[in-house]
Amino acid sequence: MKLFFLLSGLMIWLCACEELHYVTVTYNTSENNSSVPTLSYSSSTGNSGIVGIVMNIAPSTFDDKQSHLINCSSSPALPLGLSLSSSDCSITGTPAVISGPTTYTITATNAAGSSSASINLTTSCPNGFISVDADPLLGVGTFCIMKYEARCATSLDGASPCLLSEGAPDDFKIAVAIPEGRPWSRIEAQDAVLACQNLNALYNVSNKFDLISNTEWMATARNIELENSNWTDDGGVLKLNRGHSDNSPNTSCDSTLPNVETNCSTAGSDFSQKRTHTLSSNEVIWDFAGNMHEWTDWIVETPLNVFTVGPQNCPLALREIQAKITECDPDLGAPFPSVSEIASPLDVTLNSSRGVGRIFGSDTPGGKGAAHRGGDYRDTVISGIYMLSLNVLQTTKASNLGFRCVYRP
Ligand SMILES: [Ca+2]
Ligand SMILES: [Ca+2]
Repeated sequence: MKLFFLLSGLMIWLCACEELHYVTVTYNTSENNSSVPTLSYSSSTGNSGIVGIVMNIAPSTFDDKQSHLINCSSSPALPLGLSLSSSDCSITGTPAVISGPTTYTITATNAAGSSSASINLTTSCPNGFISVDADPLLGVGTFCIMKYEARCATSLDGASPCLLSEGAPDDFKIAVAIPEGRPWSRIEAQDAVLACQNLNALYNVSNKFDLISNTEWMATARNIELENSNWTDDGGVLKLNRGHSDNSPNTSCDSTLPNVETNCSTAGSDFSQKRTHTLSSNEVIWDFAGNMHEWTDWIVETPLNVFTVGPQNCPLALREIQAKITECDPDLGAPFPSVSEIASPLDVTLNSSRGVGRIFGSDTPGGKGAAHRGGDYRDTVISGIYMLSLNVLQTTKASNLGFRCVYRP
């Protein structure tokens, strides 16, 4: 930690860990300095918080000069969920919103006058997660999604990869969102759920981390669909990229350089193979289409092998999404909440020639019991942000089938 003192205004720069925080303390010189409160904050108590998780920041210096505070206030207002103690200007609470780095001026007032201190606060998604805006049509609030397909590591910071980045989670296999290494593979659906839910204990929260739901998949896909920057004009036809899906190389890849199949043998050569999409939050998500198939929570436990929600009649076939939806369930109002909302783009004219992927039905009536989405490295035109396969058992383990977690603040 380095400290630099600037005499004018007593500006203290604190460099801790990965982020630079600063605290500026000013005193209201129009009042009697000997009796107005003194107040300052340092980053040592943590200026970065995670939405949905308790924050507690006490001032590093506080003295009410034996004249109890009349008021402690912030300008601008603190992020929703955080509040100021009227006795010592501590900042406490559970942030309910994601808020970028913002400097707040905290003013403490006692009978003699007031003094102010600045503090820079950030509330964000957990490390490696990025925010997806709420989708009222789908009934989804703002949530956080892994920026990358889940990797397996032995600690939350992802510093050490698992010796074997596949199979069921255990105490030494933690799901992390990092660009390095191959995605976690050969994991069955319920173990993917477990790998995501295991993050709750590591963050000391309850029921916030989970495998992505199909509805959250749809909210993310539609968010991508609505972002103009994700589309390219191909001879007058707008197309979405469908990720690493050309079977070249015949494996999943890591994610360390944009559009390059780092650690694989070839570089992405055309727009269709671009691996990133941009969300309305301006965050970039990797491999949402292509690279690895990804489990969703669309898993049926009882009775086995029969979907109780979703497509009820999707015989084995690879079809354009709209054709398949009509075939799966001619009654588009049923069963939940409507088939189009669980599978299809907002623009219902989109098809695989436009890069959104296709639906792969099941050789078992009602599906085999689980669903994965997005397509994989060898799916070619099948791959895309809306690609859906129903032809998997929840116990399926495959080298091309991974997962992605979400965090619901
Ligand atoms: Ca490729
Ligand atoms: Ca993927």
